[in-house]
Amino acid sequence: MSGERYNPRESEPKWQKIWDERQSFVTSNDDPREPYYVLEMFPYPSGRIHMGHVRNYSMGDVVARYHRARGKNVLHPMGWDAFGLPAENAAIERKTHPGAWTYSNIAAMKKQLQSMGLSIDWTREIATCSPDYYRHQQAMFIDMLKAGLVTRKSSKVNWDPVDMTVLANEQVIDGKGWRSGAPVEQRELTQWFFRISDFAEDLLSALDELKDWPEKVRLMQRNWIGKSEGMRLLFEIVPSDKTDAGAVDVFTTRPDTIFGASFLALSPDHPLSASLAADNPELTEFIAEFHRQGTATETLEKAEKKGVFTGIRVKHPVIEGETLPVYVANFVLMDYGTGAVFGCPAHDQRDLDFARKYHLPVKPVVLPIDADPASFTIGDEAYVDAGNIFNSEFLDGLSIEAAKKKVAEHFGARMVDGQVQGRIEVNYRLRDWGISRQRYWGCPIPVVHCEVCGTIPVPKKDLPVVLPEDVSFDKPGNALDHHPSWKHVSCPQCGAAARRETDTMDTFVDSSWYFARFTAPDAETPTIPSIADRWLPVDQYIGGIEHAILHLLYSRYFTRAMKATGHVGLDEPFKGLFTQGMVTHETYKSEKGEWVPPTEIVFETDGEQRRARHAQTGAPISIGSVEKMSKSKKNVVDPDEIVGGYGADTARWFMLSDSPPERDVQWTESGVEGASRFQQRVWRLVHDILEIAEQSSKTVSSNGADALALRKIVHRVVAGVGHDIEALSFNRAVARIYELTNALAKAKDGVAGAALREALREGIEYLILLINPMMPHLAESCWEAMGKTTLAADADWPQVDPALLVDDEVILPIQINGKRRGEISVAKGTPASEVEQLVLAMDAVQKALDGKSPKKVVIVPDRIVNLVV
Ligand code: ANZ
Ligand code: ZN
Repeated sequence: MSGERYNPRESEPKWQKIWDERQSFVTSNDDPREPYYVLEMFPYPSGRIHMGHVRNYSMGDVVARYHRARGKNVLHPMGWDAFGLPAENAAIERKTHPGAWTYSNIAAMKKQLQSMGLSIDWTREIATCSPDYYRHQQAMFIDMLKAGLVTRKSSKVNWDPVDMTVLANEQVIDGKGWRSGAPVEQRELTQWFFRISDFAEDLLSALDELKDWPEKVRLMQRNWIGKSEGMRLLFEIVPSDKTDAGAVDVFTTRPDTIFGASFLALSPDHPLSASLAADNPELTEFIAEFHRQGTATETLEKAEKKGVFTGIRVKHPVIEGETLPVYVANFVLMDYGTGAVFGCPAHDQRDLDFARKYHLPVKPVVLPIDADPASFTIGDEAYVDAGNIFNSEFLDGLSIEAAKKKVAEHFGARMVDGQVQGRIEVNYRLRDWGISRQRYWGCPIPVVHCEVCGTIPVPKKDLPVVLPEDVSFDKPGNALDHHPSWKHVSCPQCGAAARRETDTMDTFVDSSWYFARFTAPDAETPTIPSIADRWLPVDQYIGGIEHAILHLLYSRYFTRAMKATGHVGLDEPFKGLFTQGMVTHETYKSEKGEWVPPTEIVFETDGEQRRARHAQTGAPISIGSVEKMSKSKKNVVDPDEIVGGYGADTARWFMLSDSPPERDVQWTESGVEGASRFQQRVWRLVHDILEIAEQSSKTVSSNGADALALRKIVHRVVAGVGHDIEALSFNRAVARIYELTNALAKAKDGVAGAALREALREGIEYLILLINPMMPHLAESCWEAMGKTTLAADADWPQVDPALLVDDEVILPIQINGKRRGEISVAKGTPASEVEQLVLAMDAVQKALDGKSPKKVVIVPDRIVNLVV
């Protein structure tokens, strides 16, 4: 056999160069074969790839290479989600331009990705920060503005009063600005919005059709859209000198609990709250205090439930003569429902907390099945489950659903303040998508504000609106706004002096259509609809669960908006979605409690016990829990080191082999070493078998049963691996390949006849093609060793012979003079005469016969062979 070890450090760059020279992975839009689009979520160019990327792109590459081998025209592109805050922070810290920082990161990461040997069509590479990309985004923004999909309205933002800047929710930490540490305030700002809430019902119901998405992601999207079927209900205000308003309009999903109502609560932003605060200092202060905290939903949800009595009361809508106090409360949001609620403390936890604090009545009206109405009371926990209505006059005894219907009928027939008192209404939690960011490093929103004409879109012929290069980050806030000249323009309509919009778009806009741009990355228009429609939807999208909600929802919306403006002809961008698990690693701590990176540690084992020491100082290190790789815990492994040491194929193989792709995978040194050993094993096996296959037949031709048995394994594995890859069960595919390798290794040691040699040759050829999607460099080297002049990357997926999948073999025991001497496997129903021939040709039988002929041969077909000597 060849004594040479496989050297990935030599072979990997060699094949990468050849693929590149031959443009092996460049995809043509004119290729008539069936299209297949596989996409991994494109990376943010932070500077270096991490193991999560390695896992993500390894999976995508297996899918891409597999479908190529199946004869499809595969689109597998890559790009950069290149706008965003980190570049501005880097610019501040390092005094570089955000663009320079971003592009040098892209160059570094591209090199890393190329060293992984991914089958990517790099001619389609896009960076969202390039004017060649964002000019089309600006054009679509204008189309969408004209189509009424975009709106401008006032909305609350987090305002850092020290840095004088708007903060994203993630930049508000415990109610304080992340840089300044100053308490964040709420401010009203006029901003741009995509009207995604108009699409709420469509985005919700279409989830049912996304059968190739994980159920968990669909559920997260459903919850985010948050459909509530409820009722709008008017409460008549008891006349007083405090207000002229006639009624308060509330939204409720539980009108069945109306007899349990004990108060009304208004949002601090409700117009009535503001008017009532005019002569109520306590209320004024409460509202001001509310505005001093951030807008992050999390902040609002965590806050203690508080409120102030307004001084007005409303009539209880179903209990004659009773009235309810009206509060302003911090847990009522203005942008949901009507910004006003009725509180039923017995059956809503927030209402109960509030009622206990302000000593309001708690009257249960839903009785749990089997509970005793005389003794049922509410303690610290609201009762929110099923039951029947009680304490509720005309609703008594009804189920919750029946009571809701009855209440709707009841209020539908009454009038308050000149309107129908109650109407069925559906609400969605999904809010319009605010895309304005007061940031430099983003796609400029292409409009101009003119005092005379108002807000005017930039004419398309003037696109792109390009970010200025000469920009300074010395002052906090939006560098675009601070730029001395950029925003001063003349109005495209009347020519008067006007002001450019200085807000840029949320980077989620950039990632909401890149998958469409990849289909025609050089087009003069955002897309070429006929081409986009041919490729889209993406057949298989792969990425992290952290994007399960926003990115995917925005992309689904944006695709609809692109359809409405004629840029694509479909609604759903991603047919198949797969969310991969994370890459984890053990954590290590020094005696001082500091995190220590794995590279600084040596291990020793004594018995079962594994111990760690610091490689340099010898100090003991404690081995901690297995956690997601993160810089903060220092438990990261650098892909460059793995690729530079073991090679890309080893890293890819390990990522795919160890656990189901949707679960976390633990990166271990022993695991990587195992993958590396397997690589050498395949290399040796291929050479051993080639050597055997080249020998001319020394022995008599074998009977073929061993060859048939091997071929059956080979074909079964080929079919299984294909099936597993299509199901994205990469670890199972790997397990089957191990099985095949073992079978080939075993078969090669017993080679006799030409048939088995031929089967072995077929076996390794197929083995190489099976490992090709996972270890493409090794596959090319083995392919070359087999004397092939083509590339494994261009080879077809092995053809399965269906006849070999039928499990039609029987194993017949062979008895000689009543003693079992061996067995033979033959096809079911092989006639006795044929079995006799096969058996008599066997080495073991020949030996036992010792040159003589058997006196008697008794064969029971499919059962047993008896020889009497
Ligand atoms: C009375 C009631 C009684 C309610 C009860 C619940 C339980 P979902 O299902 O999430 O839509 N609500 C309505 N508008 C609100 C707002 N702007 N801010 C905060 N809370 C609001 O929730 C709807 C329920 O949340 C509504 O039903 C309302 O309280 C409250 F036993 O009305 B309910
Ligand atoms: Zn004008």
